[in-house]
Amino acid sequence: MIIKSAKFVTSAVKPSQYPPALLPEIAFAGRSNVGKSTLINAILNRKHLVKTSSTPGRTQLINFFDINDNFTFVDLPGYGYAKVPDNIKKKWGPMIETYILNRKTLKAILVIMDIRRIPRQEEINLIEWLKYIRIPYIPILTKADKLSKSRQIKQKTAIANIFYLQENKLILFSAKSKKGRESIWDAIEEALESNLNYTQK
Ligand SMILES: Nc1nc2c(ncn2[C@@H]2O[C@H](COP(=O)(O)OP(=O)(O)OP(=O)(O)O)[C@@H](O)[C@H]2O)c(=O)[nH]1
Ligand SMILES: [Mg+2]
Repeated sequence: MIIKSAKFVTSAVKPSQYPPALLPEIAFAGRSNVGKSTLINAILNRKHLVKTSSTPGRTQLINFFDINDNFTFVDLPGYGYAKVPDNIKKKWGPMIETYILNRKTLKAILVIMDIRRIPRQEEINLIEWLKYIRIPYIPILTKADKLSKSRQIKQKTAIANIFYLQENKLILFSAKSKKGRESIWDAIEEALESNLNYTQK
């Protein structure tokens, strides 16, 4: 994919604030601090388009980005970080669920996980729910640079088993080395080209 333009469009918390649903959309979901915003910048070859932070809970709104005037990337707030106050946490789940259930142009969700961690119930629930509502998902194991090659392979096998996935369905990624960037784009392009109305909305 050649990135000719990548522009912030708007932030939203509820459907009335979403931009018009005109272009196919790809969303990025995952636990807080897992590296969602960093991954978006890395695959777009932009350093600062999306704000990133070493403090979990940086992205608290649904952020829309226009890519090439052709499709939209959506950075979702991270879920499941223990230190986020309960009143904020309670808003996040419904905010993300409402987006996923209502966005007619949503083509796929990249579910970003930390390669070093065995997925918890939250990730398992998210993927089970996406399967149930028939939204295509692309599982990514990020921060691969934090593990040796042999540990990467072990974790990939362990995580694939948890989700009953074939290992080749899990994409390993590192924002540092950009390993996995091409595989991510292949998966995104496939999702963007699909004409199927998976969500039957
Ligand atoms: N070594 C390494 N660090 C990474 C990688 N991806 C992200 N990070 C670091 O992880 C931290 C969190 O990254 P973010 O992209 O802000 O995470 P996020 O998932 O958007 O977090 P929230 O917006 O809080 O949900 C930052 O300090 C990043 O530099 C990676 O592939 N390798
Ligand atoms: Mg973020």
